Amino acid sequence: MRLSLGQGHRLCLFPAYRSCCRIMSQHIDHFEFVPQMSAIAREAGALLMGYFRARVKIEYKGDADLVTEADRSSERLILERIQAQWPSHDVIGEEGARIERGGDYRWYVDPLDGTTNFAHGFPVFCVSLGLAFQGERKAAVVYDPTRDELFAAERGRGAVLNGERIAVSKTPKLVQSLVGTGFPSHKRHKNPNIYFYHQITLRSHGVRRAGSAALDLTSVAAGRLDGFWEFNLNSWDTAAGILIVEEAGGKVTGVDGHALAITDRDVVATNGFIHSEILDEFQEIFAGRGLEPLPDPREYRKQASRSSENS
Ligand code: 2AM
Ligand code: CA
Repeated sequence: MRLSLGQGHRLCLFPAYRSCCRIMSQHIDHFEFVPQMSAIAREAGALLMGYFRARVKIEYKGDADLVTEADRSSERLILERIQAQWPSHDVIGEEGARIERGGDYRWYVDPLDGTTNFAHGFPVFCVSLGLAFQGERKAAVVYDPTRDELFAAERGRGAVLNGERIAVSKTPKLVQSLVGTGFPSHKRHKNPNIYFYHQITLRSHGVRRAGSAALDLTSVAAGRLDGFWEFNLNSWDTAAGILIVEEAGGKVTGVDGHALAITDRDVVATNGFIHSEILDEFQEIFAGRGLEPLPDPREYRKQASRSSENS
């Protein structure tokens, strides 16, 4: 039971709940858009979980396969809610939603980030809602319905996970860092990331590739990863996650260190401490310098068979 003392202050009548109420009041009540955005993301997440639990077999052909249906009905729901609550706002969604009025506010909607995971029953996917004002990221929500984790942020007001403030890690060096990256599901032969994956694997504690750029970014924000990079992402993949990282104290730039416009496609997000080290590595890789050769699988095979003969 709580007594409201006005915006940002609530008194909890049960002592055991006092500290939790204080956290909630400090970090939730002062948000302007996040409460309504969170409700929409949770509703869309519940809808996705219904499809996910049904585990209908994946169909790769035809428009009405499970993934397409889940993607589209999530986007439809989100679009309806946005239009009902903010009828003057513009919207761009991964599944084709477009409302263009030339207004100040624009939503970037990914109704299901991690579609390939979702289709295979691998529980790493989310709903991502980013809101920009005059081209600047303003508010963000990323909801992971498999863990019931809701990440949120507003510019200048901090970042939270399920209502509690989050902060990036303090890992000082790349060599001590766990970092994430991703590969697109289409046109992979045009993506150079395998070189970066190899090099950074050799120079860090490890590289994870979970399959949802929005969740990778929230992992950086929550200090679960020390950094993340990916090439050729879309604005709906990154609009929310980038703001959440920044508001959690992290740094996000392009691969050569420039500030990211909302439409920029190549993203490096870190805890700030390892940022310049990663960017320096990237410059070396782009220049083709210091590339460690990939181990020759034929040599490995020969060595493996020699050592099994000796054992
Ligand atoms: P999706 O699951 O919504 O398609 C994979 O690390 C990330 O890249 C995911 O966020 C995924 O979003 C996105 N992605 C998938 N295919 C892509 C493509 N062809 N181009 C760019 N991004 C892609
Ligand atoms: Ca996506």
